Amino acid sequence: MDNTGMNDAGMNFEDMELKFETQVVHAGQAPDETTGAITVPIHLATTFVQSAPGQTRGYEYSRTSNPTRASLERSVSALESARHGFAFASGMAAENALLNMMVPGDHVVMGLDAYGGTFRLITRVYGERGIAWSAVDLSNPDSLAAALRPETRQVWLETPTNPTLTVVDIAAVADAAHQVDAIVVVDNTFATPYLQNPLVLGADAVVHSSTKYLGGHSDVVGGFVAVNDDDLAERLAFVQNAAGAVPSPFDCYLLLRGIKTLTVRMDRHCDNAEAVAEFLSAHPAVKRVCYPGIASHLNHQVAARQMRRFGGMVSFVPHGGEVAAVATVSATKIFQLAESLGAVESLIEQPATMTHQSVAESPLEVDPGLIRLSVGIENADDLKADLDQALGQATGQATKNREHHRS
Ligand code: P1T
Repeated sequence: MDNTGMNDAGMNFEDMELKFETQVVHAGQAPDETTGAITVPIHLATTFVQSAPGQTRGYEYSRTSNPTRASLERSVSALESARHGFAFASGMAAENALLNMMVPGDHVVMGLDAYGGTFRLITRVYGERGIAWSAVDLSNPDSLAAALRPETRQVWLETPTNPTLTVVDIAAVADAAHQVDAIVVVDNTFATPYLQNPLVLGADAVVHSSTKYLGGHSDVVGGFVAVNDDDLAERLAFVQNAAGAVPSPFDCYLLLRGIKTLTVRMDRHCDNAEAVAEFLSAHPAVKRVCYPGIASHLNHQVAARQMRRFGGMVSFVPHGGEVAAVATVSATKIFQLAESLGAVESLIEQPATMTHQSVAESPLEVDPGLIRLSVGIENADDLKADLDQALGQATGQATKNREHHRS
């Protein structure tokens, strides 16, 4: 591993084609060469001794590169089938490293649905410095074609999107963007590399808020960028070191620990989300459910083609609009009312007033009646019962089952 994040899987399995479930446990996480420790050591050292100026054993200063961070970078790069990977102190810092490559006069295209912080970074930080932006429906090829310009440098997409869970065809966007030599950046936070590999589908860069499913336990904030192109990697290595938004070795350790259980957690998240989405779809108090796994979802076919499963996020709109939504999110007992997502415990929130406040009165504005669920790994029947009692309190409409329990 050099400080361009070159991917070396760090294992003695060169002659084996490892399946994803094996990679999450082992890639980048080989036993420590000096001690045989089975888990990656937390290297707290800020600096590394040199035998003569410039004569290092691979590391010189921990902002530039650190052995625990290098393990994390090898791990996530392997999972994303990427040649290079860079860990950052947050998802926003990771996004910033890519957007930082643009200069005034450049143009960026983003989707009509995205994390509020991404919209804020593109429009308020970069937009106000002379970088033009357009927000369009990326699931519609005509809208994308109309938005692309000769000066478009980057096309940013989330799929599934935050918070309406729209699915975008990554390969189709990559084909169109490459015609004007723009790079395609896919925020893979919701899907994780277990469910979807954007680089394999033609994207140029993958970003993660590793705060979410990669960490998985609501105890670490982090970000990641994975790429294949050597020039892009060199530029990212430069920004990572020069701007210095790197994660601590302890944060890297927590992420490495979380990644080992990524597949078992994701399978349970998906099982529970499917059960919750089906339950809500049949619920009398619910007007609309957004989950890519439902056959009636607008982009279900694309999701079935490009994803292994449909993820752990479910959004829905109850009858009764914003008032009912606020009452519902305030009445759940297992689903905790909080921002963030992707951890073992179930969370519920109202995006319009919480995670997506910064898109108010913009083309990305979110329906205040929309509720977003991050479905955890608890028992699915308990989760359904919790939503049922909350919807019952909020709207006066519970399922027949619940009426039955009451009588
Ligand atoms: O919070 P941070 O690690 O900086 O990541 C930002 C980010 C980037 N991309 C997506 C798709 C995200 O969802 C996020 C953060 N999102 C939340 C905190 C949230 O509750 O939606």
